Amino acid sequence: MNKPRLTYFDFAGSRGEECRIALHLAGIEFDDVRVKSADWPALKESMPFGAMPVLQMPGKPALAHSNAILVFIGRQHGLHPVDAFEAARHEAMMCAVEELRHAITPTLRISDPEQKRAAREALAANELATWGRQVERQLDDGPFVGGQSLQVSDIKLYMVVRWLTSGTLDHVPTTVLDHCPKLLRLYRAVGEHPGVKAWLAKSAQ
Ligand SMILES: N[C@@H](CCC(=O)N[C@@H](CS)C(=O)NCC(=O)O)C(=O)O
Repeated sequence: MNKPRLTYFDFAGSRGEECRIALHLAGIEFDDVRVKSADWPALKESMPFGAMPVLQMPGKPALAHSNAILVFIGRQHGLHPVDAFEAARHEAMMCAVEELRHAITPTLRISDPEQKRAAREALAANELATWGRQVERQLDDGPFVGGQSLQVSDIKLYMVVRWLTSGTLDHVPTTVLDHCPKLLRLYRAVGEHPGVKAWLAKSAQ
């Protein structure tokens, strides 16, 4: 292996896609390994923590957990704050995205339609609404978390806002974050970033 390798499921979303975008913005040429769901059970045990994404750098052990991967890339390529406190503040935002995803995940496994509706409506009214408010009050003039320059924390927020407002989560209205204008402005700014746009056009093909 002579270049970095990012391994994730074969779709252009979530934790894997945010790492791919960061690698792309960093200008790192990488092997974009996309695992089919059917092949995952056989691979799971070989991953450091039994999950993906996983980044492999030449000569180093595999690195798991999207936030660790993002911070690693960000620190080396000007996509994460140099100031320790500011960096920690960005990392707290990234942790909050992970916590939110963990709150949503159990609802993905509900098969009964009425139970699913109830769980998703409660999620939208409670956890999602609260999370949005909490993030919103930590955003400033923006458009990004740190002001004018896009960082890995912005990519992470972008990816989760895209999911929540896409209408793909049944019973979660696309307006669920309408009470968070700064967060929606950040989402638009990331989506309009030329490097992000270029990657998304390529990744979705
Ligand atoms: N905290 C981890 C969570 C990783 C995770 O749960 N990944 C999911 C895909 S987004 C996964 O690998 N699911 C398959 C499984 O756990 O078997 C991270 O941020 O990377």
